[in-house]
Amino acid sequence: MTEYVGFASLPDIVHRKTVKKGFEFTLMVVGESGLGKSTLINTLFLSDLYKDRKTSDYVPPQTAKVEKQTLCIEEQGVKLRLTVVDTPGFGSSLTSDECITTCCEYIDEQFRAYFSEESGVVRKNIVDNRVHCCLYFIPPHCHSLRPLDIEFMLSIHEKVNVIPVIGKADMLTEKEKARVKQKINDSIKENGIKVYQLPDCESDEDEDFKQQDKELKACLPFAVVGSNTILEVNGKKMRGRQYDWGLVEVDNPNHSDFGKLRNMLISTHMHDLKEVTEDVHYENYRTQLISKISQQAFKDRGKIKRDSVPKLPVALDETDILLFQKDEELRRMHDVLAQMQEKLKSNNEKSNHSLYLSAQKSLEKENKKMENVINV
Ligand SMILES: Nc1nc2c(ncn2[C@@H]2O[C@H](COP(=O)(O)OP(=O)(O)O)[C@@H](O)[C@H]2O)c(=O)[nH]1
Ligand SMILES: [Mg+2]
Repeated sequence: MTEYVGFASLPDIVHRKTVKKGFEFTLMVVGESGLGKSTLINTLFLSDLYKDRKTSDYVPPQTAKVEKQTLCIEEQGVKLRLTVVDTPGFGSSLTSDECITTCCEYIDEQFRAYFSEESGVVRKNIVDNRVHCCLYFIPPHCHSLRPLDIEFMLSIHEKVNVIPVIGKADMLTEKEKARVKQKINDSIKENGIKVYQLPDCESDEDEDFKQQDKELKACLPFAVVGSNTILEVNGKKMRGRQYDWGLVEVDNPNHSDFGKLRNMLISTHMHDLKEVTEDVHYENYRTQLISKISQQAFKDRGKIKRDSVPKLPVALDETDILLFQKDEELRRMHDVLAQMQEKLKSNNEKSNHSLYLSAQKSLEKENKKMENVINV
């Protein structure tokens, strides 16, 4: 007889299944117009995005609406479906209020679509388009966060993982960069903005990793430089910005935090960003939606006459309507059960008892079916 039950191979099986299924990640960029958002997106994924439009000096046109690009990358057999959401910045055609509304609606819409799929009968192969991370662009010349930066971040910080970045950081000297970073961090604290918190390092991690993590935390907010120009220096191709006085290399850690940001997003913290989205932001949305539906159903309950067609809540979509109907169905079954329990108390007949059991069974079945839809 073997001494092992066999579950030691579970991690391998889970790993294989996850790799086979692939990963999904969505990144959004927001902030004032002209701060280099579209350029940074291009810089992050230069060879793949905007394929047909690309030239080495490509300058993205001003972003007029929410633009979504998806690309599938495969690296050593691991698949990643990456979606990048570029948004129109405020200050150009949109006011900051319009821009806030556009971004919030986009994020909520993805949550709603996911909720709808998750509540459906077929839950296999759900496409996850929820926004896992939002880069909020701050101008390099600000002395602290401006009121509209604060307002913007406060409007989205409970919906998405916000990572503030200083755009066009090549405009700052080293000293200025350090000062601006300090001012931004102070302002984030003072205004109670909940930006994405890098998780603490596990105590059993190796020293190199711990050191990297420390450096990453110390350099927040990232001061980034973007470029679509590929330059050749000493036979080496690189992305950079060529000025009369010299060259700014996008990937050089002494010139910009771009490399750190990319590494964090695409590699080290992608999983955590997804987990926080699922456990905190989506859970918030889900709880609020369910409570909204329950309240609406509760309000309408008083108005609904027995056996009349229930009046559906206004301004709610198909999912809400379905949930509302399910809620009504569940409530009716509770009523039936309560009546039967009453009857059973006074009359302990066998036939009634079996009827009661069958009603109880169907109620349990229904409850199970809806346990991740209705949380009452
Ligand atoms: N100096 C500097 N200019 C940049 C940088 N990134 C983009 N730009 C330039 O700034 C202008 C606006 O860039 P764009 O990406 O369209 O900004 P968006 O409106 O935020 O999407 C373009 O002319 C870019 O070439 C940067 O890191 N440094
Ligand atoms: Mg743009």
